[in-house]
Formats: sequence, C-alpha cells, structure tokens
Amino acid sequence: MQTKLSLALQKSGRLSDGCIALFQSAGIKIRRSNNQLLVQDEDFGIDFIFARDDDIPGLVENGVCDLGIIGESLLQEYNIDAAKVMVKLGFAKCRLSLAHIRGTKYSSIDDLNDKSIATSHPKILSKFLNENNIKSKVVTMHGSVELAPQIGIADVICDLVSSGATLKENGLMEFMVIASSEAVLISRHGDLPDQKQILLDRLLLRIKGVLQARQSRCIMMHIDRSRLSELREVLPGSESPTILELQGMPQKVAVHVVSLEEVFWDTIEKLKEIGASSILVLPIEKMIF
Ligand code: PRT
Ligand code: ZN
Repeated sequence: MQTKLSLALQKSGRLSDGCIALFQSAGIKIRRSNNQLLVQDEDFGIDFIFARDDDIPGLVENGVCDLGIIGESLLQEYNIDAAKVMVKLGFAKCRLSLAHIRGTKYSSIDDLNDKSIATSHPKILSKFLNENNIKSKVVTMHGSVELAPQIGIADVICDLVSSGATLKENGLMEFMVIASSEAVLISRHGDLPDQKQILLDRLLLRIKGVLQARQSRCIMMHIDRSRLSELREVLPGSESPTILELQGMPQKVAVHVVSLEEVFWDTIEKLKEIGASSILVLPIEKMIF
C-alpha cells in the first residue's frame, strides 16, 4: 500500500486560497469538488482533509493528521505547544491588536488598568496582560468584536487586523500590536515513520523552494565594468554575479544577479545613479539550493 501523509486544510475561509496556490506552485494539484471533505492525491501521496480551522490543531495533536495549515494566531490561542511549526508560509498575514474608540485616549499599556477588553483571543491577551502586570477584565466574544465598545460591552478591543478597514469602519483606532500571525505548516511532536518522513522532507523542499522563489528576483542590466564594485553595495546578494561581455562595447558588461529579497523602486533608482541601463527585474518560478 502507498505510504501517504495526511494534511488538514481549512475547508473555506481566509487560508483556503493561499493553501491551494501554495500546493499548486509546489506541483501538487488539489482536485476538489465543492463540498468534498477528503481529497486523495495519489501522485505525490497526500490525503487532504478539509475542516474548520479551529479543529485542525486538535486533529494534528491527536495524530489523526500528520500535518495541518492554520494561522499562527489560532495555534497560540489553542495552545502553542500542541504542535510544532515546520515552516511559516508567508500568506494570511495579520496582527492581533488593541484598539479603542476614536477620540478616547490610550497612549500606553498602563491605560488598560481597570478597563474591560473584548477579544476572540482571550488566552493570548491574558498572557500579554499578565506579562505586563496589567489588571483588566477580559470579555470573550466569538465574532463581531469590533462592535463591543459601541454597545457598551467593553472599553477596548483586541482583535485580528489585516488592512485595518474594519476598525476604521467601526470608529476604532489601533494603538498597540500584541502579536503577529501568518499561515504556518504544523506537525505533531515526535518522529514520523521513515517512509512518511521521506515524503515530508520532499514536501518541505518543494514548499521552501516556492517560498524562496516568491520573494526573490532575477535582475539583469548593462553597466560599466568600472562600476561593478558599486553594484555590490546597491544590490544585496550580488557578491558573485554572472558577468557577460557585450559585443562591440568592451567597457560595458551585462550582469545577472539573483536577489533573495524583494527589489524596490529605490534600489532601481540607485542602479540608475551608478550608470546601469536596460534594467530587467524578473520573477523566479522555482528556487532550490
Ligand atoms: O470557518 P472557520 O472556523 O474555518 O474560519 P474562521 O472564520 O474561524 O477563520 P478565518 O477564515 O476568518 O481566518 C483564518 C485565519 O486567517 C485566522 O486564524 C488568522 O490567522 C488569519 N487572518 C488573516 C485573519 C485575518 N487576516 C483577518 N483580517 N483572520 C481574521 N481576520 C478578521 C478580523 O477578525 C476582523 O474581523 O478580519 C477583520 C479585519 O480585517 P481588516 O482587513 O478589515 O483589517
Ligand atoms: Zn475558525
């Protein structure tokens, strides 16, 4: 019988699209019809189990699934020691923040003393308050946390924020980030059987290759040979660029560099300042070291 990994994914929600896209880029196509809860991939060897995100830490902790993908915020709230984080996945990024009604004044955490705070993340919040020796009342809500100050349930809220639009729409102002979160691949503690471990190592190699490629860029340009040393200062990762002669232009060269970081416009402007021309910045599809 084929050895397979079992991996729990969110059935539908903020993690779903990012998960499907990640596996697709890693060469694993998840062929799922609308409400299918188990998808068996025979090519790579993964059984995908679709569940509510809240159930995923338990499925992994209890050994029902070998792996799972959830938000770090949920793992911390569930119990950060329930599973180990294998790799951070770079999508579904958000922050857990404290926010107050616009117009009221909160400038330091001490202002939270004797106040009530509504949150859907009571464990993370209580830990933060204890560590900072703040005495506040924690009010647990399972949704619509942003409504709490308007209807008098709490003075302050502590909720996940990504764009900040929901806070704004509800007249709230973010004043402190207490945790940050992104999607993570988790596995249970302890060793996997050898054949599963081989599959997991292959999967991790592919995922890390995809993540590295997503943030890296291939940069090509023409530049004067005499200015190559300045190029190293402008471009990270350009210690050993590929340098090619340009026919009929002995003083100029074509340079190829792989940058492991995103290339911003100010870097392009600096390249122009040191005389680079014909600058191309290209995405990279796969990157394996
Ligand atoms: O149905 P199921 O239980 O599976 O899903 P869910 O509704 O519990 O979770 P879901 O899909 O909303 O979120 C899954 C994970 O995405 C969370 O555990 C977070 O780690 C992560 N994530 C990233 C977010 C957000 N961004 C986010 N913005 N989770 C929730 N929000 C909410 C937030 O609570 C607030 O109400 O979005 C609103 C704020 O968004 P902005 O963009 O207006 O700031
Ligand atoms: Zn949930």
